Amino acid sequence: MTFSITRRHLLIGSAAGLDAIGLTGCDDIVQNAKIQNVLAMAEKLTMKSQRILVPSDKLAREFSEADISPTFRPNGTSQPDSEDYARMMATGFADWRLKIDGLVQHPLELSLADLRKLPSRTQITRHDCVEGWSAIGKWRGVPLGFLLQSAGMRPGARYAVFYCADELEQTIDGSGTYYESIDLIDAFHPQTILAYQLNGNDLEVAHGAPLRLRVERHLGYKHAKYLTRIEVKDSFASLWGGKGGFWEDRGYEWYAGI
Ligand SMILES: Nc1nc2c(c(=O)[nH]1)N[C@H]1C(S)=C(S)[C@@H](COP(=O)(O)O)O[C@H]1N2
Ligand SMILES: [Mo]
Repeated sequence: MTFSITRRHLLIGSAAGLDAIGLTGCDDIVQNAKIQNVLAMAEKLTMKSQRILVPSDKLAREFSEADISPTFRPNGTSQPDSEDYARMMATGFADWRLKIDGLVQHPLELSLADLRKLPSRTQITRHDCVEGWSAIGKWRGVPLGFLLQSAGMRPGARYAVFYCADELEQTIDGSGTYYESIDLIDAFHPQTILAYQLNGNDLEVAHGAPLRLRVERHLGYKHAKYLTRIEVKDSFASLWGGKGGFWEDRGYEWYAGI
């Protein structure tokens, strides 16, 4: 009960906030952000959550400008090797689009320019990789919750699945496609953003250009780079190895909470 009320206030609050800041250039998206959808989804979250409710909105620690690491090491793929990606890189990702589909009422297709016009959040956080290194960086991007709220959840929505443009070497079932998934509680967490900037600059290719996930309460491998599509699903069991992510299919935990 407590959770339900908190969640509703949070989501309604953010929808009202959109009007208040008088957004232009994304009216179609804003008009889709119907409070009814948000309430329906809040119910869903309340019913379906497997979590202990209280800590679900807890923020990851944020740091100051002075704490930013002088270098932020790239890891995993440093440049997807497909021809498609090379072509998009050559044109500054002008042709790149992010698709948001699946169990949504209004599928979205957004360019980088579209995303840059939307509300953004900037956060200085520490990235922790299981390989034993950390780095503090300043990320800027669009809150994922804003986009999902605009798309509107359909009944059964439980997970956001992130599709990436790269393949890593370790193949399973003949595929090395990178992908990830999080539940809707993490998807609507205020620090979960789709980042297009690191330390004030456009995201470099090594860090996931043009857009990567930041899901700050989780380990590094959850932060999918090179995003192409987000699919809202009721289950991820049918995808690749069935464990919800590239590294999860190779034995890592799906819930990689720090
Ligand atoms: N698409 C994609 N996303 C990815 C990876 C990858 O290889 N491909 N590596 C993951 C791992 S293990 C880490 S630690 C971080 C590294 O992010 P960085 O390259 O910006 O440091 O990205 C994560 N997201
Ligand atoms: Mo990592």
